[in-house]
Amino acid sequence: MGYPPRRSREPLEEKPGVYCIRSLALAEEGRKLIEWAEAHMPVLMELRRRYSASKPFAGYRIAGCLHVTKETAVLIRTFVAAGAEVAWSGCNPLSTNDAVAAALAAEGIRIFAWHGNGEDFYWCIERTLDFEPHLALDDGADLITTIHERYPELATRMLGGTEETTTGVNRLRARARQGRLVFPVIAVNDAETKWDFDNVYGTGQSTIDGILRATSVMLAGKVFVVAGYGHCGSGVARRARGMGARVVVTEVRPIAALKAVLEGYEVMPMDEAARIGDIFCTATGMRDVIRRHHFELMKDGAILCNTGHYDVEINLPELEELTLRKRDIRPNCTEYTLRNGKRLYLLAEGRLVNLAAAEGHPSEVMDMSFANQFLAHLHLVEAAKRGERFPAAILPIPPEQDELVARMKLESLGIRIDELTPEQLRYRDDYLAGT
Ligand code: ARJ
Repeated sequence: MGYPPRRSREPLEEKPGVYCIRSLALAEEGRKLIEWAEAHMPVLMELRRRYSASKPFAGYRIAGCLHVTKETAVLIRTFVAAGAEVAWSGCNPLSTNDAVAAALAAEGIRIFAWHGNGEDFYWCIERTLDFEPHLALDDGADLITTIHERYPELATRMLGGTEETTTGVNRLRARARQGRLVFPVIAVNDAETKWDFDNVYGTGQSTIDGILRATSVMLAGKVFVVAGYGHCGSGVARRARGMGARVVVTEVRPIAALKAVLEGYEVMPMDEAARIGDIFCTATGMRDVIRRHHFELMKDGAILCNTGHYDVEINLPELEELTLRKRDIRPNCTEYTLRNGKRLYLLAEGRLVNLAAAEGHPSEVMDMSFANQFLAHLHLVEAAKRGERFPAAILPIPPEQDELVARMKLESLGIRIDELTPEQLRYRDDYLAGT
C-alpha cells in the first residue's frame, strides 16, 4: 500500500488498508462487550431499527475518530445498518478497548486502533482518510484538524463533520474565528441531551470508577479537589460527595465558582487546595492547572488524575523534573518520589482517567450522545441529498433533534409526561394575560 510505515514495532495484527489492531483473537470477547452495551442503549437501537430498511447512508463514507469502546461500537454498527461505510481510529492513545477493536475488524469495519498507540496516533487517523470520507465524526478535533492541515483537497470535498466534546468544539470555534474552517461542523456536544447528561452524569460516574479501579482507596473522608466546575467538574464533585468525600473546588470563572459555593463546596485557589488535598482531579480543558509549585506543596501520598480531554492539565514535564524515581505500583497508577521525599501518585499518565482506567461513561448515557451523533450525520446527509450546503461554520444540532432524543429516552424508560392543554397553549402565547 502506498502509505508510510507505522513507527511502532509492537506485534500487531494488520491487514493493510483494512485494519491494524492488537489481535483478532480477542473478537469474541469484544462481541460480548458490544452485546452488553447494545442491551443498555435503547435509543440507538431504535434508530438502528428505524433506518436499517431505508439505509439513508448508502453510498456515504464516514471517518470517525472517537474512543474505541463498546458504546462506540454500537454507534458504528448503527451507521453500518443504516447503509454507511465506516473507517475508525481512536481519539486517545489509552482509551481503545482491544477486544472491541477486534470484534469490529472481524465484522469488516476499517479500524486502526490499539491500546497504547501513542507513537502512531496520527498514522491511525490518516489511514481512515485514505478511504476518502464524505463525513467526519470527531472527538477532540484531531481528525478534523488533520483533514484541514494535511488533506486540504479532501477538506473542500467533505460534506461536513460533527464534534463530540467541549474541548473539540472550543478548538473548532477558534479555527472558525480565524476563517480557517472549510466545511460545516455540528457541535453535538452542545445538545442539551448531550452535555447536560454525558458531561455531568457520565463524567461523574466514570471518573470515580476510574479512580477506584486504579487505586481502590476509600473516598469517604478524603479531601477530593476538583479543578474546574463546568458540566464535567460539577458531575465529578457531586459523585465524590456522594461517596462521602470532602469536596474542594477550584475555579477561575467567578460565576462557576459561585455556583460551587452555593452547592455547598469549599472553593479556594489551587495554591491552598494543593496543601490539603488527598485526591486531585482536573476537569478544566486548560493546561497547567496543576504545576510545579502545586506539586511541591502537596501531601505525601496525594493522588492526581485528569478527566479533561487532553493530558495537559497536570504539567507532567514539571512533575518529571521534580522526580527522583518513578515506578508503576498498580495498573494505571504510577508512583513519583520527589526530591523533597514525598510520593505522589499519577493515574493513567494524566490522560482521561475515566476512559484509560475504566470503561468511559456508562452505555445508558452514551445512548443519548450517540443518538445525537447519528442524527447529526443524518442531517448532513439529508441536506446533501436535497442539494443544500450548510455554511462552513460551527452549527448547533437541529433543536427538534434534542427533543426527539429526550422523548425516545423517556419512552425507553417507560416514563410518560404531561402535555399542555389547548387553554394552556393559548395562555403561553397570550402577552396580555397578567395580574
Ligand atoms: C465513547 C465516550 C465514552 C464511552 O462523550 C464523551 C466525551 O465528550 C469525550 C471526551 O473525549 C469522551 C466521550 N466518552 C465518554 N465515555 N466515548 N465511549 N464509553
